[in-house]
Amino acid sequence: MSLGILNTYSEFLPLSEKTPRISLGEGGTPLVQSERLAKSLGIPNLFFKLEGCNPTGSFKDRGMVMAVANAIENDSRQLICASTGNTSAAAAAYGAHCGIPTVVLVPKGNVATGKVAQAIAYGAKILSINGNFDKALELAQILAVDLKMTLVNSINPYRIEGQKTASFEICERLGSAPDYLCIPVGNAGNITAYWRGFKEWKDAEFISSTPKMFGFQAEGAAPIVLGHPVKEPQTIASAIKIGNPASWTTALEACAESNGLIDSVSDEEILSAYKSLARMEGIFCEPASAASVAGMIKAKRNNLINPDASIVCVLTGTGLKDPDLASQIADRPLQEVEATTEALSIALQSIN
Ligand code: AN7
Repeated sequence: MSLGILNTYSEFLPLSEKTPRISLGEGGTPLVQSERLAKSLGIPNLFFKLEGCNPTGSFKDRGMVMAVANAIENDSRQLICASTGNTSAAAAAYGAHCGIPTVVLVPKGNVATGKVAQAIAYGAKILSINGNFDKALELAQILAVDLKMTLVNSINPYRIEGQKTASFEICERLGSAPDYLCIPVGNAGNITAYWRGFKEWKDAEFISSTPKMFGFQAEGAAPIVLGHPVKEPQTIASAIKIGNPASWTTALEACAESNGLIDSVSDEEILSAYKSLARMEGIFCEPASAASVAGMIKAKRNNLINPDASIVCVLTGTGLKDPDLASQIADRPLQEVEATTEALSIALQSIN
């Protein structure tokens, strides 16, 4: 049974007597050792942190449970966020769980089907704006102040606090910190959170070293790599289609302090990693998540990763969020067959 992160890591979180210990069962996600991809790349100690196994299918639940618990403690009446999809699903779910109305601003036409379905199902008020995520976040910040709503984007410091618990879990499972932590970067809240988590776990003397933080943006949405905001970000990985990350500075700090790297990967590399994860490992993640693996492969190719090292790639969200993409790029689409053994036998002659 999962107690949720507020109960499991209470000593490391900003909780008071008054903070409600709410949970939808977030956290405690699997760390799966790679089999075939590890062999093909020649890096035996490769692991995937399956954040898609959280209650709404992404890592956002860890931050959201903390942010919503704090909002309740402070008698908040309403939640608001801008989102490329996963934040809105998590906000809507925890809002519904606690009976707090939730407003989400999303960039029109740029949110994966499953994420919109979640926000609808949980009963959020969804406002689809004619603008990108960066514009939506700008507006959400203004509305939050004007209408006295709690902003639950990762600018909200409680979000980062909750998300850092994934680092604790990785260290507990491995018995030490990994040598490298590879993670997709969008608004840069999560890389900030993981780095804080590793540092706190080391300060508590549970680990003696911290990993190099390797963050990866999509090539068409790589402001941190380029060193300037991107006005019209483009990438197939809609979750990280972000041109002006809110946690830019702390992402750079994580990179510098850990002797890490922030690089970009092309959509082609992202899709290739997305397919390899599904077909070689049986792990179906969303394209933004595959950026961590695409980046790790690129870093390995550039000799930036020692083959004996332990490497954790964070797979931030489940592939079921974006079912359309899986169908669009299928090498082996659905085949219709007559309902006879003869027809089936013929169809199965070409099973491989
Ligand atoms: C699957 O939901 O920004 O660098 O509004 O959904 O912490 O932003 C999502 C981001 C990676 C990037 N992987 O994390 C949102 C949103 C997935 C994501 C990221 C997101 P950050």
